[in-house]
Amino acid sequence: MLSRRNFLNASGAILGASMVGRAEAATLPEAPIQTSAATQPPLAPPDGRPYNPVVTLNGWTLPWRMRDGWKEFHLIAEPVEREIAPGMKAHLWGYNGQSPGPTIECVEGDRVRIFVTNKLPEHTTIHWHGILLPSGMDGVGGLTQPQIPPGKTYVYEFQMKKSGTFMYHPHADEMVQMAMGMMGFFVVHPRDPSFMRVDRDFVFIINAYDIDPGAYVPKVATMTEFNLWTWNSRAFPGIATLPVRRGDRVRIRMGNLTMTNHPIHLHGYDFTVTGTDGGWVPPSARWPEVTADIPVGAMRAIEFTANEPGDWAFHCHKSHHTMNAMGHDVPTMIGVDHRGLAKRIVSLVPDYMVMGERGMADMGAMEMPLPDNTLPMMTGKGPFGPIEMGGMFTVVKVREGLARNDFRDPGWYRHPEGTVAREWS
Ligand SMILES: [Cu+2]
Repeated sequence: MLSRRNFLNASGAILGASMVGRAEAATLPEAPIQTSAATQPPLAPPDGRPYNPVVTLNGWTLPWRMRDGWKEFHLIAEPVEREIAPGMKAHLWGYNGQSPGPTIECVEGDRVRIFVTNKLPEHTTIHWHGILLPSGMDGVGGLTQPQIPPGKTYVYEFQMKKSGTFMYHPHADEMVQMAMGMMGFFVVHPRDPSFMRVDRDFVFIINAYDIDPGAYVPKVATMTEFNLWTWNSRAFPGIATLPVRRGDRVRIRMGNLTMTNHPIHLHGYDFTVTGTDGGWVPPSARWPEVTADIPVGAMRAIEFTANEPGDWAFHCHKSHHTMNAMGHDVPTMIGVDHRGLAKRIVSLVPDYMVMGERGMADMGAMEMPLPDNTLPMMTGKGPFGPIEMGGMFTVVKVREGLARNDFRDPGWYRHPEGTVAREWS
């Protein structure tokens, strides 16, 4: 991780004492940046009240400094480059080097001070979705504060009244700034670490983009016809897997900042919804599910005990959301015998391909010519062949004996003898 202040100090050391002095005198806390899209290890709290940190899929947690009893964070709103999956990068707007921005973690009762520096070409604000705070800290440009002009730093201060799972995003030119990827998670841990305790606590934001094949910048006026369905601005096979130790109590917190609902389905388990962005769900009000529908502008936290080892698919149940760009404009050809026609077309277009008349599974294996910076419509290879997925798909990998803090992908599951579906003979 790079730190702008450390960088300044480093160059200051070369340039002389005056530079160091100026950096030391700065009242702003350092603003670390992250350039990698890899899942970073959970950030164990170095000070303040103890808690069990979350793991942000393909993301990271923002470090802070303690100052006079305040937890101080520094967010920088800025253009960023994000790898959506290997083979495709997007030019987005985000915070501290990435989209989504870093997860902010603190504890119920904490007083937080968040500095927001605007390095975008237009004004912005930050709204703290779901957090109970003074009206003037709510971040609605024009309504509760002036917009933050480019080049300026504003400061937000509030005390965390309750624990829970919240989000942050601009409330300024919102259609554009959210379509460009400006959003992040805000987790407030309970003051009592034994309350709602889990062993593994994952978070990600459900987001979506409309990026033409070959292009880098999202189309910001798109209302519903998005073509890249992402978790934390990553599409399968770019979404990290969720490694879990057998027997762990697992929580997955998912916030939906797209323009449609997402029924998120987990294989192999039933689970309960234990929290929304409104708070924790009392045990008497929970019921079992295998799919949690996440409404627009909402968060759902699901929990289960991982007692069944295996590779368990975890995905949005809208099948078009487990597909990448290119998959949304193709005609249905099932049952159409267009071989005769194809022969005539090939005389005009030599590399014309007949496809789709038996379904589209062939495309999972086919190496189609694609424009640069474009993901295949369905892709990914598993131990038994092509997985034929894209978009909002990953795998929960439950294994015996993983170390407590080990979040590395453990590879494919080795099925016990005689437990895999097989050809009848
Ligand atoms: Cu979906």
